[in-house]
Amino acid sequence: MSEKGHIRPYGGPAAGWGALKSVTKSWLGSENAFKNLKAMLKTNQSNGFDCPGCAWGESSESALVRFCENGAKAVNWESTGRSVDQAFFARYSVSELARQTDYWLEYQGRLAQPMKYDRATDHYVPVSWDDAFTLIADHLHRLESPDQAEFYTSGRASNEAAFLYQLFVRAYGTNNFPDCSNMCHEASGVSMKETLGVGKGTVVFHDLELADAIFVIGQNPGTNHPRMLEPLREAVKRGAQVVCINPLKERGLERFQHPQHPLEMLSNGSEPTSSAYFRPALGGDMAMFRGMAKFLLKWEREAEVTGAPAVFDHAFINKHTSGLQPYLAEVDATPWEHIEAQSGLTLADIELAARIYCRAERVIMCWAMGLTQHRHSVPTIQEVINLQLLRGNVGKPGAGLSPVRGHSNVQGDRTMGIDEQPPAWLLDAIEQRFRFRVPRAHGHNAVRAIQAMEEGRARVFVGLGGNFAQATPDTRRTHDALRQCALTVNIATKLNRSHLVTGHDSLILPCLGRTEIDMQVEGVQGITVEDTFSMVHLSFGQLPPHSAELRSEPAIIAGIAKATLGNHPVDWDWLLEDYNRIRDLIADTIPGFQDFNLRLQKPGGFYLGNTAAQRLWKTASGKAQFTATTLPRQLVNERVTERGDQPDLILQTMRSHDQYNTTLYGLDDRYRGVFGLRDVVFVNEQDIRRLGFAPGDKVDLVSLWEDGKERRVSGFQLVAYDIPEGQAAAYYPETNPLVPLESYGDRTFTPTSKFVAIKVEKALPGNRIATVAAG
Ligand SMILES: Nc1nc2c(c(=O)[nH]1)N[C@H]1C(S)=C(S)[C@@H](COP(=O)(O)OP(=O)(O)OC[C@H]3O[C@@H](n4cnc5c(=O)[nH]c(N)nc54)[C@H](O)[C@@H]3O)O[C@H]1N2
Ligand SMILES: Nc1nc2c(c(=O)[nH]1)N[C@H]1C(S)=C(S)[C@@H](COP(=O)(O)OP(=O)(O)OC[C@H]3O[C@@H](n4cnc5c(=O)[nH]c(N)nc54)[C@H](O)[C@@H]3O)O[C@H]1N2
Ligand SMILES: [Mo]
Repeated sequence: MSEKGHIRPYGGPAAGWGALKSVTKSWLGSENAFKNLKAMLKTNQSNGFDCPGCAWGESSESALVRFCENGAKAVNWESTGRSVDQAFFARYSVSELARQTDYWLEYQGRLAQPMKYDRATDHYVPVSWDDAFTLIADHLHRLESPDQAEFYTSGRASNEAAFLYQLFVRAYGTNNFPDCSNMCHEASGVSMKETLGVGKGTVVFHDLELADAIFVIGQNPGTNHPRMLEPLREAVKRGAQVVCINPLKERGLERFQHPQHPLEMLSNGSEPTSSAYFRPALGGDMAMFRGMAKFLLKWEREAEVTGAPAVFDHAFINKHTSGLQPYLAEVDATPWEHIEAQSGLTLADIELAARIYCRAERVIMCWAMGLTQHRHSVPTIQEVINLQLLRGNVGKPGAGLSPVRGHSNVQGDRTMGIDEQPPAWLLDAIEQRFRFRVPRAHGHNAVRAIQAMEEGRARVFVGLGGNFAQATPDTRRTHDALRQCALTVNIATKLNRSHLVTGHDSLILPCLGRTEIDMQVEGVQGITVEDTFSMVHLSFGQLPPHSAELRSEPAIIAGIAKATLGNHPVDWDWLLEDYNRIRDLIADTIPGFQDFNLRLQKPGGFYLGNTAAQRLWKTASGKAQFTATTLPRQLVNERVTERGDQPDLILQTMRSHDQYNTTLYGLDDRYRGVFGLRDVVFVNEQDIRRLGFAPGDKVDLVSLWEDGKERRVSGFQLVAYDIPEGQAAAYYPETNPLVPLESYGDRTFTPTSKFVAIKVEKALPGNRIATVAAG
């Protein structure tokens, strides 16, 4: 692969011509171009389907056709004509498939029929749906305790599927719900619930049109939320500030051309998307926000003396908040030198950020994985919240907090009860409605699930979508843990590595995708999703199913449930005939969903509401809570430094432009100038020389952790890049073998994917990992 690859800096703006060219290329490369075009035009339309890409929402008034390059790739990828069927599995053994790259695996097409692993021949062989369900039920019945099973969910599952799944799993008897959220926005939920009483963003799309300043923190929307670029550009046009906080100069944040404004494309012009760009140290954001707060406090005190207008919003603080004094004491106690050293920014930079912040009456803070995948992510996000509370920037139009979600329905899945630490009111509601004893003990998150499988305490793994084996940290250990299982089951659309890391028994259960027509007894069914702005809407597939043997996710869950529990606690078959019946149960149990079916009739769906946005605080104190946390003494985990190890660099693991999480659409990362390659590591040229290498050299990356186990990935090409010194960046999932399972966020258990202490070594030949091996 690397022979063909090359590095060439990208000259054009984000989106615009480059984006359209790339989409057209993927259309032409598809056997189903026409069909896909039709599907694409219906994406995010009121009677079309919800884009299976990201969770970004839309303004409900706009009549514009909404799609973006990467949404188009997601649609195209799902509606491929290629098939992974019985003939395919007869041709390749599981061991042979395991030697292929992740890219090759998914590229083979859509899974077409249920398959069961045959250990004797090392091949997957066809199995009937009924036999598959019976096998699962047998395994589940055989466990000594329901807590020996793990039920994973990826964030593409619909509300209906997620609700049925949690109902089945709780009726079976466990709260073991590891989910992709554990590796994603967990910290956003934890930090916001505690301080604001809600675990979700407080802004809606319209707020972006009113804000004076929008901070985009640790997020790369040009690649991961391309539809967000338009409101950002509009904001800059009307004179608002877009402030980016990101160690990398992400193309989409620097300049942006909208693919649907032809005039601008002809002139090849581009509007600047950001008006200020700050590049902190990895994990340095908390220090930066603490520094901003310290400037605000300084100016507030000066204003008290001079009689200038107050910097803080005292009316808001007095009426709505609690904990100001301890917080300000903490701000006072934080030394400027500590702030400067830890943030990686100069005090002049931090002062500028604070000035922009103070000049704006209405500020929105957006963030994604750059804030959530750290050890101290919760206090970091709480520092962002502190700052917003100081100026009353929560619960007023044009202001608020916006964790920008990843998977298209990851937020909805949590709302439906995919939660390993379910709140008591949810369990009470389920118990009352369905009349069974709901398990009360908290279940396993993703890290705990891996540990349980590793130690033999969990024996069955079921994955509702996703790619657990690759999305999780410490790849070798995780793979070994999955192999310990008596049974692994994957409900999926495409072949991926999780299907090849099998338990003793293993099933692949192929399901309909978001783009496909879902026909049940009572007719064509729609499903619902919730976007990042808490808007719930219907989605109808448009394309005929890839194969007649596919079943919908709700149908597969109902099949497993019926085989395991019979008609307890509901008549699963009857429910499945018409998804309105599932939605009626949701209406009965989940707050905010009263008259669910009725309210869905409104085009564009409905808003679930957000108490913090209304300045109602469902916190312990009944107020919005300031949090006083001391800045971490050091960012590198003591479990590394206490061994005397000093890292060469701190590595963040991120997405290229041509991937959707573990799904690789291609091997290019256009905006970062990488073509045909994925085993690259971006490093500052000074660091490359300091470490005794030259750009282009092949190196091994070895991570540091107290257990002394070797975690290594091999043969990565050093790319000299505009990145702050001391940092490195490389793609996930290839670098997941480096993330120690026990290196996770305090209170979140989110792997520290954006902060891995590494050594850089001369490449050892013949030591490449399977995920990057050439296909
Ligand atoms: N096309 C496409 N769309 C997607 C996805 C995809 O893979 N492909 N994935 C979806 C999912 S599940 C998610 S969660 C989102 C992810 O969306 P993002 O969070 O944008 O994804 P990442 O690639 O992880 O990018 C993290 C960004 O944070 C920056 N960063 C890293 N560490 C730090 C730090 O310590 N501080 C600061 N300030 N910045 C930092 C990185 O330089 C990078 O720009 O996107 C969703 N949408
Ligand atoms: N090092 C590192 N690790 C990370 C991250 C990181 O930034 N760095 N990011 C983390 C984040 S934010 C997330 S969200 C997780 C993602 O973790 P997952 O959600 O587990 O992974 P995906 O790659 O999104 O899953 C892709 C697979 O989902 C299946 N699929 C696609 N569509 C459907 C569908 O409609 N139904 C069903 N049943 N299956 C479908 C396909 O078979 C496909 O192979 O990874 C996490 N891991
Ligand atoms: Mo995510």
